[in-house]
Amino acid sequence: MKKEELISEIKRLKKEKRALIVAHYYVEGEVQAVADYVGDSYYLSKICMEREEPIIIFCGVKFMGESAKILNSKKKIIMAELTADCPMAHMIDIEKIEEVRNKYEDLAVVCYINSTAEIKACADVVVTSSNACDIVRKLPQKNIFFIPDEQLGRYIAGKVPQKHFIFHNGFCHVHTAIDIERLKEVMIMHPDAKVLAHPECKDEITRLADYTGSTAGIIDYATKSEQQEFIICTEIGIFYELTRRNPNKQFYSVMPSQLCPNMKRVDLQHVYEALKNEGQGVEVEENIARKAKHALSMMHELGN
Ligand code: CIZ
Ligand code: SF4
Repeated sequence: MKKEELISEIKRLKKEKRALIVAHYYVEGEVQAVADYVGDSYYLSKICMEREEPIIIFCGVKFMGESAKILNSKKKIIMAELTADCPMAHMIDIEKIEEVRNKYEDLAVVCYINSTAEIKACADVVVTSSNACDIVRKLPQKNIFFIPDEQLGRYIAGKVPQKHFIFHNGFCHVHTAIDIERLKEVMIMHPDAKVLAHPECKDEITRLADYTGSTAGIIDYATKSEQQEFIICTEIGIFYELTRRNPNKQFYSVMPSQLCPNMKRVDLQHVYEALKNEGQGVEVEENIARKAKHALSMMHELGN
């Protein structure tokens, strides 16, 4: 099918089946363009709870679809592309969490949303990069075991010095590959540009940045800013929304590797097939879902 045909079929099927399409900022622009809602994982998990549609097509990676399913057990959540997964989500295991729990009293296990349902089930609270600082500040516990992303953990620790942090060594290969020397070169090429970075980047990058925050935070900053040029240190899927909202501003990437191969697996053909065939929905084992739901609901409670 030609692209135009695919797009009109997606629109037709969506209406016919009363389905909702949600997409993360990191998927291809043409996929974001057919979605009803585009956002970060916190926003999308909220949308999935608020909307009535019984079928949701999720354009993103597995942990996002799992979170949506856990919060909406009655709805059918279908991943547009089943194999799209985030390596960081698998960088910690349950044994490690138990080891730290046994070692510290007065401990909260704070789990970045980029993790599997099994791991969320062992956590006290889930966070995203848009609400992590606020939530950690509100926790009664003194000790915080932040999993799985070390960079985000260290970034939050800098903002919430009253807590004692224990870090894990998880990382995002896309964000940590953004190179400081290359960033400095791009800054010289565009001396008026503001540097906007995601906290999954190395701290040498976030230290240089004018603003560090989630994808939603980066888009908001660039949109409200008087500045005309920005150097963007996160996945390049975000350029679609940045330029859609700010057609007259200039956005520069740092390097060609700012591309998440898993997010980029989702294409229009996959969205069409997911809608047409309503393939297997996301399933999370009941016991895991119940515990993970508690940690996700804590996020919604404390994040508001
Ligand atoms: O929380 C998300 O959606 C991710 C993975 C990135 C971000 O900062 O929005
Ligand atoms: Fe995972 Fe990094 Fe891809 Fe986000 S950009 S889904 S953290 S690998």
